[in-house]
Order: sequence, then C-alpha cells, then structure tokens
Amino acid sequence: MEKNKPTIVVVMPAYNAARTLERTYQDIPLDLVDHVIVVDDASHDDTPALAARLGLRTLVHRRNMGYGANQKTCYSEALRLGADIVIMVHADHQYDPTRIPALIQPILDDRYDMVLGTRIADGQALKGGMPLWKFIANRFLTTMENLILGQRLTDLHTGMRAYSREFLVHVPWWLNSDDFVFDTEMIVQGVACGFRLGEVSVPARYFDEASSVNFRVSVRYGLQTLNVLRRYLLHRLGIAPRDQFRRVEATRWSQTELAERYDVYNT
Ligand SMILES: Nc1nc2c(ncn2[C@@H]2O[C@H](COP(=O)(O)OP(=O)(O)O)[C@@H](O)[C@H]2O)c(=O)[nH]1
Ligand SMILES: [Mg+2]
Repeated sequence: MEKNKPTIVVVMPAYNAARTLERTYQDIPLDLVDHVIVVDDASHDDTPALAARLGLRTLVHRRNMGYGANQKTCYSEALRLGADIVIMVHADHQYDPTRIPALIQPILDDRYDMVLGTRIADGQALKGGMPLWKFIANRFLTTMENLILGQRLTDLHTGMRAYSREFLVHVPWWLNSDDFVFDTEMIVQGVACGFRLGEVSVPARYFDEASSVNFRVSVRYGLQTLNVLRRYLLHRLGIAPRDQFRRVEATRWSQTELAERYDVYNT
C-alpha cells in the first residue's frame, strides 16, 4: 500500500431518501473511499434505520433543520474523521457516484480545491430529463454568477461536489444559510477566499423521487442566490464587508454546538 494515502470521505445529506439511498450507496466506489457518512434531517421514512443497516456512519438530526444545516453536520463530521477530500452527493440517486474518481482527480493533482459535477457540460441535462423551466432558470443564475465571480462554470447548482480539506478548513461555511442557498454560498466563498474551482461532467437522472423542490422553493432559491451575489459585490466593493467571505486561519465551528443537534446511530 502506498503511504500517505489521502483520506477520502463521502457525505450524503439525506431527507426521505429510503427508496434511493441503497442504490446511491451501491454506486460509490468503496475501494477508494474510507468513510461514508449519512446525515438524516429528521426524515419521515426509515432513512436512518436503512443507512445504519447498510453499515454507514449515520447521524440523525433531532428535528428537520434544512439542507444547509445538514451539510454543516456532514462537513464537521468528515473533518473530525480526518478527511483530506470530501465528496458531497445527494442521497436521491440523481447524480452518478461512479464518477467520484473523476471528480476527485483534479484535487489529488492539486489543480482545484473544489470540483463541481456538472450536468450541463455535455449538453445532457435536458436529455437526462431536467425540466425545461429548471434548465432555463439554471442558465440564467449561472450566467449571473459567472459574471460576478469571474468564473466559467456550467452548472453551479449541482448536487455532487468535491472539496479539499484546505477548502473546508479555511472557508467559514458554518456562517452560511441552513437552507438550499448554502450551496451557492460555498461557491461564492470559495472564490472570495481565493480557492480554485473546477468542474467535471456527471450525468444526472430525473425521476419523481429525484426532486422534491417545487416551483415555489426554486423561486425562493433563485432570489436567495441573487441576494448572495449582491452581498458579495458589496463585500468586494468594501461597502459592507462580511466575515462570511473572509478566509479563516482555522475552523471555528463549535463541535459541541453541532453535536447537540443530532443523535448518532452507530454501527
Ligand atoms: N436536509 C434536508 N435535505 C433536504 C430537504 N428537502 C430536500 N432535501 C434534499 O435536498 C436535495 C435536493 O433536493 P431535490 O428535491 O432532490 O431537488 P433537485 O434535485 O435539485 O430538484 C435532495 O438530496 C433532498 O433529499 C430538507 O428539508 N432537509
Ligand atoms: Mg434531487
């Protein structure tokens, strides 16, 4: 075995994912991965029991706290386990975990600190079944974000991403929203803190269980995304500086504070 092998951790934020969790898990290349963590956000189905039965490290929020809050628990646990690279993938079997090796390669090569699994690069999102209105909204937000962030990324709203430990230690993600816009904030913070963002193509599937986010929630997410961009611009211009966009020297989230919000179903 090679020495100094990086510790690779997969985190799956899960909410009512009992019907898809096992399939998602089965597609993870386990030979490559040291830990798989499931954080259940107080699902109404038996997601936690299933995750524990699959032998996964399972943390269960005592109450539903939201998708961003779920990721905060995911990253604090991954860092605690000594992760060098963290892959976040939705538990709804929408994204293809067999692409994990391609997703983390640019981090292993020290080319990028954050890699997004893009559904768009191959022009396959619509073919994969993404609804047209989601596609158009995604294009609009992505164009705005690229302009303001000075990036050339094709899909900023994907549910499969990889982060280096450096990124997760120096970006203050614990200051982010507990809602879906957490994902946008991570990207903006990454740019603001000087990290390198890249992307790798990841096919996505669209089916009933793959999407609970309805039109209203999507509109809220879109407006929140524009608001994050506005705050970032005000920060950049020095009009309203924010700690959220400032690199920190070490993680400052409170392990105990986070630990109070979940129970561990250990295996
Ligand atoms: N933690 C948490 N996750 C949620 C909640 N609602 C949805 N999710 C998860 O957020 C992810 C994205 O939602 P999804 O409905 O798949 O949206 P879409 O695929 O982007 O259209 C999925 O993995 C859901 O399981 C929630 O209230 N809490
Ligand atoms: Mg989905």
